[in-house]
Amino acid sequence: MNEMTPPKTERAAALKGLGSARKRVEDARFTQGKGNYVDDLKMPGMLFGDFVRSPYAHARIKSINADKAKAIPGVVAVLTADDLRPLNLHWMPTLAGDKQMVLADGKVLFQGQEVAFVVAEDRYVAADAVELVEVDYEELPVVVDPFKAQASDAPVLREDLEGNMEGAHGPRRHHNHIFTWEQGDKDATEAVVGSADVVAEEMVYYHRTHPCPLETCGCVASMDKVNGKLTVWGTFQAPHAVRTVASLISGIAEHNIRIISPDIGGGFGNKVGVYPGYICSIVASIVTGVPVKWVEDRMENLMATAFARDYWMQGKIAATKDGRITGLWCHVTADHGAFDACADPTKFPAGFFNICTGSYDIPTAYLAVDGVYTNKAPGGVAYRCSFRVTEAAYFIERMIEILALKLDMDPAELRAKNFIRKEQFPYQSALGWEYDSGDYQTAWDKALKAVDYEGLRREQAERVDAFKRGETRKLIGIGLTHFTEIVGAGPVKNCDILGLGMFDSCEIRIHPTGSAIARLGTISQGQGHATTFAQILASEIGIPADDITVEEGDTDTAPYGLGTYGSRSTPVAGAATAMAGRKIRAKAQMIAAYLLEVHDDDVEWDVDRFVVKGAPQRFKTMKEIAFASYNQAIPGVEPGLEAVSYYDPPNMTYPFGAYVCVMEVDVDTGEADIRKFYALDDCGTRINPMIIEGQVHGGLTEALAIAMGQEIAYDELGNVKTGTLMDFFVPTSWETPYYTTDHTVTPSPHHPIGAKGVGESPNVGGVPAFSNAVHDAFRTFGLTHTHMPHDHWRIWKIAHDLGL
Ligand code: PCD
Repeated sequence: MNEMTPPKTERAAALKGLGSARKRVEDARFTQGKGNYVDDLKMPGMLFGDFVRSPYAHARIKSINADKAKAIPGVVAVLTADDLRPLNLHWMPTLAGDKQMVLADGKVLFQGQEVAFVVAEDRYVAADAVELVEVDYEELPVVVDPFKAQASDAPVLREDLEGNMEGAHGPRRHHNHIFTWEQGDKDATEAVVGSADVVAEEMVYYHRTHPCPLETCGCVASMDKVNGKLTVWGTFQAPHAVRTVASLISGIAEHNIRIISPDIGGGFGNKVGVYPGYICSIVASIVTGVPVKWVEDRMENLMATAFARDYWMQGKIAATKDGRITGLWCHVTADHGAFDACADPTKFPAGFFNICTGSYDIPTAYLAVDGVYTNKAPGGVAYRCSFRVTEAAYFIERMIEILALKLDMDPAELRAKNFIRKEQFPYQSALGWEYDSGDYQTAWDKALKAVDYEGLRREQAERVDAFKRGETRKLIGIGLTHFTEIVGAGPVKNCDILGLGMFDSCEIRIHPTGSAIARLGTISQGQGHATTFAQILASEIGIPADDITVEEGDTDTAPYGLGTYGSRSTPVAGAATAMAGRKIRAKAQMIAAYLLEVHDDDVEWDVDRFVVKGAPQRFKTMKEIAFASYNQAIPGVEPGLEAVSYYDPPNMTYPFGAYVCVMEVDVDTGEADIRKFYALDDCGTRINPMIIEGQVHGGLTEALAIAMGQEIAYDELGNVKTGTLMDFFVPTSWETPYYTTDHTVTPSPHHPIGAKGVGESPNVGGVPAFSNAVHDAFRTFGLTHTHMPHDHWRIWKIAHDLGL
């Protein structure tokens, strides 16, 4: 260093690297209305598509007459399954190895199903024409209950599969049965449960809900007949996967397909799957030779695109008298709707539900999941959770509370007694996972202390006394949760979707003047990747984050990757970014050594430069090295400074957290007032604490929604009762409580910078915390368990049924 060199800390701060609460660079555009979403795209001659959808949940289609629709000026075409059949595109593969009708082929299986696709010169003309398409339906008996679906006399839903007793995930034992997935040791678990001191048993239902992103799903497909190239701009969470699948099913060579995800207004898992709208737009563009846009409306989004949850979880948890858990048994009935379109890695038909032993050292466990067809929309996406982890966390955190009741033990103490201990990591769980790292007790102690847990329990007991004396009508509920997430799919050897291995990637180019562009295989939907990935790089290569552009979502330019969902971007693409940065640094080291006329080993890295060991006044900054890399002939070294890394993670990462929700429940109105919500998250090394806090706030608010009111409900006839935002609860700032966030840091031992994912954690931990608080309020009045969502009416009903 020389006298001009600022101190290390100052230089590091200027980079705005790891740990900096750097402001989100993307917000300059978003807050000024300068975002660029699919529906903003306008192209000359562009046509618009709109669907005729089924009003029935189960019906045979006797005929479709589009004559009146076609007669409207401006209507260009009306596509039905018969038009797609010659192209073999009337059905499409789903992510779960099943197939799904693109347009109704002989029958419809859920309300809102796509029946015909109208293409017109104007969006409103298309909508008018939809009204005029005459479809003659013959109603069939409807099944919305997954248990009734398995009765011997239940109607056959999937006639295309009749007689086919072998599914994508093994044998089917009934015409509406999809698969059985088993994990763990059945005999041993049943023996433990059969002879335990105490067994708590319950049916825990996690209701059907929907990610409901602010922007609905849509695309613009444009087939350029001159050069044979198909470009599709769409709301895709996994653009490269879409390209490969589109190539495989259309026969168009992959280099002739370009998929672009522009700005995305929230994904939450809703934009992982493949929807009929994409296929129809592509076909329509190929047929007409002009671009075709399809953007669904809110009702279509809620009724027909990927739902989440709908898991019936029967559990038995066994323990000794003093509260040591000895075994966990679980059977899930999974309602997958009309087609199995769940977005899960191939080997995991119920996602990572086998993380359901949670944060606890449970020696013996067994899990079986049965997937079932019903007359509901397909989907089964990880709505802010890694492939069914939220269901698993809800299940175990409810079972723990129920066991505590049965043992008459404090639920905080029961948890602490059974935590996997710090020294047990890496920990092998009974259902097959290797947890990478954790320190649950430290987090738990910190959380209980922060909320004054004992004080809260005293206050709660006083309140119960006052209630009994008739002095108040409000009870206090304390909702505890300690959750463990599993995020970052891969590794490739375990995880693929439709055969595509789940690695991820980053490619970096340093420009001669020392700024850079990094491209990744992931795609931000609001998470702030342009901000945070630049921070990882800044720390790795010593170039200020402000001088690094991050670009995602264009398959013609970005390296191949499997996209953003399951909080996998940080664990996988984030790791690729660090690794690519290290390759840059390795080359920079050679260049620096040459310029400084010393051996490679005689220079060392110092924040933003290489210095000669023992001679700190002799150095080359990254800026100087970048310039030299392009403009100076260096013997044995290629010009340029760029690197690419494809990263196959050795394991997943296991973030965790300790949440406490304090709620006041009014027994007369059923209103629940959230007085306090404390969320401690441990996501290992923290890249950007401000973004993490934002992620936690968002995830908690979605958890609040799900636990307290959000639901896709069906009536007996399969009508969606909550298909608009009048009925489907999306919290506004009015319903959203104040959150207190906190953290501990237990780095992932296998991730290059020690980071774990965080985006999903607050939803995974939040739902049980809210729900446990409701249950806890009625704990001393004999409530064991009740189903979510805990809307005012249902809470009032609990109190009413308990005679309060
Ligand atoms: N981070 C940091 N640090 C750490 C971690 C993380 O800083 N340690 C940050 C990062 O960078 C980013 C974020 O945070 O930015 C997140 O991350 P993650 O966790 O990794 O994740 P991702 O992958 O990126 O993303 C995903 C997620 C999910 S899954 C979801 S649902 C959601 C979340 O994300 N979504 C969303 N969040 C969000 N946000 C927003 N705004 N939007 C959206 O849409 Mo799924 O599966 O899909 O269901």
